[in-house]
Amino acid sequence: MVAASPNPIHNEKIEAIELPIIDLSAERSQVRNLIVKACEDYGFFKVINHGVPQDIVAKLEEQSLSFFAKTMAEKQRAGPAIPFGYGCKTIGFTGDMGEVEYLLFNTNPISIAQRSKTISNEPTKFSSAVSGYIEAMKDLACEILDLIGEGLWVPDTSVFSRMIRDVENDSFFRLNHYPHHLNKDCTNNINSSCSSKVGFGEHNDPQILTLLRSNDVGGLQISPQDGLWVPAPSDPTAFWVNVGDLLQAMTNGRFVSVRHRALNNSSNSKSRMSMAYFATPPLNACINALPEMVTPEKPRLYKPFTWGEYKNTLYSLRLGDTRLNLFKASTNDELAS
Ligand SMILES: O=C(O)CCC(=O)C(=O)O
Repeated sequence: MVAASPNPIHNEKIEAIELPIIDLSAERSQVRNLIVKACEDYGFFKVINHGVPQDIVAKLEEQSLSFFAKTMAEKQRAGPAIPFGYGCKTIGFTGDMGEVEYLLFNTNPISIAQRSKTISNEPTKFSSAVSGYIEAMKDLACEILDLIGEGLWVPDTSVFSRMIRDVENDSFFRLNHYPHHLNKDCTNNINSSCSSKVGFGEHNDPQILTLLRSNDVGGLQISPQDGLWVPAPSDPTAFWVNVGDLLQAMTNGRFVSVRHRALNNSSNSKSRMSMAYFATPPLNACINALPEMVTPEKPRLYKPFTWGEYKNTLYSLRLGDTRLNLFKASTNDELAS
């Protein structure tokens, strides 16, 4: 831990805490225990020696950079993001804004191929880079989820990964770009005198798990407690793993869905680019605390819900809202279960 410094945005405290780094090539029983501990302590950790080939990442980085380098008029051919496609500064449908532009995809290769025609002059090259990366992320997410199943000692260790492997999974993928100044053509310029502006505002990811990789420009921060922000330094060779709301619900609050945000450091001469894979179950998947996670001392925290219901709720709320609170169980639910 090192000295705290005031945050230029809201006078919040920023503290450099050493966040968990997990070497996936280490001994399996050790890896699974470390992952479970990191999910309990922070809902956030970095994985190294993950086995994802560097050329898969490099291909996507090259394709993404060439898209974001286009003129605003060209990029807008791939928009608006409703929710998929190109978005600039507007995040979601309820008024959230940030100093970011992005491409949001669902992870179906046919839909990616279709959308790539509006994104790239070489759509086949673009879509194969995106689909190749997503395939690698899905494998990595399922491996981590299996390790979590083992580390929790639940009888069905594939209970989490099976939802992601399901052909009906609703996973999605976002390429984020945080340029030091976004093109003025982009809607609703956000005025700020600070050198750090909010790129992607604070939020919890709603899904099961997120795998996030960035170039060598920092900006990601997590908030392990109210008012405290911890920078997650960039490491282009690694992936940050975020616990999402659904995993918090399925573990009955044993794991924490991590609050995080990305700052756009406008004094930086290089733009940040990040790639986020959101591992998500099918719409009709029932999200319920695993029986092993519920005890008389730790009664059920949330009512059962489907991912479809949760997704509808999240589309009607602001980015920073804590949606899981709306699904809290009452004493009556507990007696009925
Ligand atoms: O760019 C980042 O580091 C964070 C992005 C993020 O939180 C998101 O895409 O949900």
